[in-house]
Amino acid sequence: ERMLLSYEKRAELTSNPVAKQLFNIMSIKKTNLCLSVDLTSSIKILELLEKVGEYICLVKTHVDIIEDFSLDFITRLKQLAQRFNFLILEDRKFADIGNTVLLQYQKGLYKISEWADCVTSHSLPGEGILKSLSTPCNGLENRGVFLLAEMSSEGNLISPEYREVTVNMASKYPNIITGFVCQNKDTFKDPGLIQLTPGVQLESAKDDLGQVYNSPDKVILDNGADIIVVGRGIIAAKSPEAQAVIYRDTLWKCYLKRVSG
Ligand code: 5FU
Repeated sequence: ERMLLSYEKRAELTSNPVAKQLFNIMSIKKTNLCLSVDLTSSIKILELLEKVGEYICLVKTHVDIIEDFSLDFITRLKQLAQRFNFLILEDRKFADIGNTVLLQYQKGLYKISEWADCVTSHSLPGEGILKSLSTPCNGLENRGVFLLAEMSSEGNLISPEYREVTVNMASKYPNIITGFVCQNKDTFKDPGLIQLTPGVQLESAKDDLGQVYNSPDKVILDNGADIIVVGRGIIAAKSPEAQAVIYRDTLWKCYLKRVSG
């Protein structure tokens, strides 16, 4: 059962290089916290990461909300990722035909494929989307995809059947699948894949626009989360740095409890 295996052991069971890197970073840094830096100023994002970089294994971006985006921002972001040893996930949620997704991934202002270690994608359009995301881009090999098998928001339209065919679709592309964005432990079994779970906060149970929050205990011990995405729980706190430490400690304790049986 993947729930009981350590991240260290699971690193050896991966097919995707980004999954391997993430399991290793988590073991070494002792953190399973992914910070969702949903800020619209690149300066603010960089300032925040200076402070919390050491507490996270992954940073999740929505690059299209940044108002002063530049390639210099990307250079600095990558420097921070190197310095603090975390990876970068662009939460683009691709959802179009393969050809368009390939253009959105490689071209435009953001050139996501050149800097994001991994991206998120919907399975809705069919497996062409995974074919396009596995197109080798300019010798860049260590790339991964988190496929959305479930969402955290109230009333979302994903059914159990959709979830199941999504996981089956992913099994045909083991080289690029890092894991699933999902909420439940029975979504998939493969211990070499990562369960990325958003919708986690210590303070509130929901927001005003449909987001649903669970506690660290619930998502890790009951629901099988491996990497936990926290956004406003940290970035909207009075001291994001102090709050990041609290989340890091709380989430890691839950993981230790889980693997100790
Ligand atoms: F796929 C998903 C999902 O099901 N729920 C989410 O909340 C992605 N997210 C993202 O995680 C969302 O786009 C935000 O960037 C982040 C959660 O932020 P919060 O501030 O912790 O609610």
